[in-house]
Amino acid sequence: MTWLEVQVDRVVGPTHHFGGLGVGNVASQDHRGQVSNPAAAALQGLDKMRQVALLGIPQWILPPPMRPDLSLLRNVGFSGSLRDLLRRALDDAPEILSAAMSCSAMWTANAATVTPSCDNRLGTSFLSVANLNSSLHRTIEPQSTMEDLLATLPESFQVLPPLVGGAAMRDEGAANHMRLATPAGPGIHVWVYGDGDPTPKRFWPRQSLAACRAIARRHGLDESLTCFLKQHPKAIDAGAFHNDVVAMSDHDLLIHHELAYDTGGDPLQQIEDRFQQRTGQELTRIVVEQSQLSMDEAVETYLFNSQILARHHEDGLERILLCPRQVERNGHTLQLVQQWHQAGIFTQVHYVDLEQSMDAGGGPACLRLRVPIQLQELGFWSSRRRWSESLDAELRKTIQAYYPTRLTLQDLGCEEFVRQAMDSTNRIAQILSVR
Ligand code: SUG
Repeated sequence: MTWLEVQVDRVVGPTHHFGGLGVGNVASQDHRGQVSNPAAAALQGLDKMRQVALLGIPQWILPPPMRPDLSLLRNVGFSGSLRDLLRRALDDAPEILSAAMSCSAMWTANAATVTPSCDNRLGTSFLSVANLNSSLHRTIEPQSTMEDLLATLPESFQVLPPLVGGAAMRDEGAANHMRLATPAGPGIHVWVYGDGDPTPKRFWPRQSLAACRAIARRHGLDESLTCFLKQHPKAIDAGAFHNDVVAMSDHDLLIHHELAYDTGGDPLQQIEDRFQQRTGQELTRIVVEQSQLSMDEAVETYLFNSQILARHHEDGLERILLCPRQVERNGHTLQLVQQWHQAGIFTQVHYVDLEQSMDAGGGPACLRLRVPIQLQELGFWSSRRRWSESLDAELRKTIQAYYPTRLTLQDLGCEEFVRQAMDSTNRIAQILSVR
């Protein structure tokens, strides 16, 4: 039995802007208020999807959620006509208007945590939609994400609602979860959290251990298949707000920065042991030392946010790496990637331009949710949302015709712009409609 991974990305919405809202996210904060280019953001995302699909990897596409989220604006007391509501929100609470306009749902690695049927007692594939409770602009995502996933995935998937419990149960989805497995199926699950002692000094940790444990429990995972790693406070303070900024994994490969984890009690040894017990195979663990690449450079380049793609062959797996262009421009990261390429860890390396997403702190791996499935399940996914040349062309045409190429924070309060953005969102939703 072969398990493969579907990559699920989302079309970036027409209100993509630099609100500086990302908690502990240095790129987001540094670019706050800069002029964004929503059309370029959406096309760059589509370019990546095209590249993935043309490498023979199943690629699915979700529509952007409707923005502004008027229910958020009304809930916090803004009322009246669209014009009045926008003007008052811009004057009184521009950060809430920015949140209501946010396109952060584009980073689908934060949409949910997925565990496949071969890993639990119930024989069911589970998906928990993330509550994203650590930041206002992201708490508005789960409802439409849940609807999108229900409409896209096969009915055999159990799509579970976000965890309740507010900040105590804050969960950021697959960005803090790594499944280590063999191509034939069985795997173990590693969750990464940031709360508890020692605490970071600069930034608030986004994921709680209680949330990680709750998801493992609701997905029916046996304790012997789960490991919980605490993020190093220094990593969080350097801007590693998610695990996928300092670690990447695929099947039996785990690559992480030396300072990614607070390693008291050697939980990394436990991961290697559990992997060996579960699969009978060795985990390949590569540690990038601080002397090879400083934590600051890891955060600047997003090396660890490169997207790993696996292709299955009769004689084993082939891995391809999609790196952000920033990795090619930095001597240290370029050297590491070249070493991994020469050592055969990756058979191909490609560099992708994702400037609009990167400037808000999202790299290639942030833009995709991986969903492990068995080959025969592919036919049960919504075919309307599968990448194809014609779908790609239709989406590009609409983006080029209707998306703005220049957007400032002031524009978010302009009724004309907002109506046009809502209209373009409806057009994209129509193209990706499953009904
Ligand atoms: O949550 N940026 C996102 C980036 C998410 C990256 N995802 C992963 N690492 N998997 C975030 O911080 C920026 C919003 C703004 O700048 O207004 C933002 O939300």
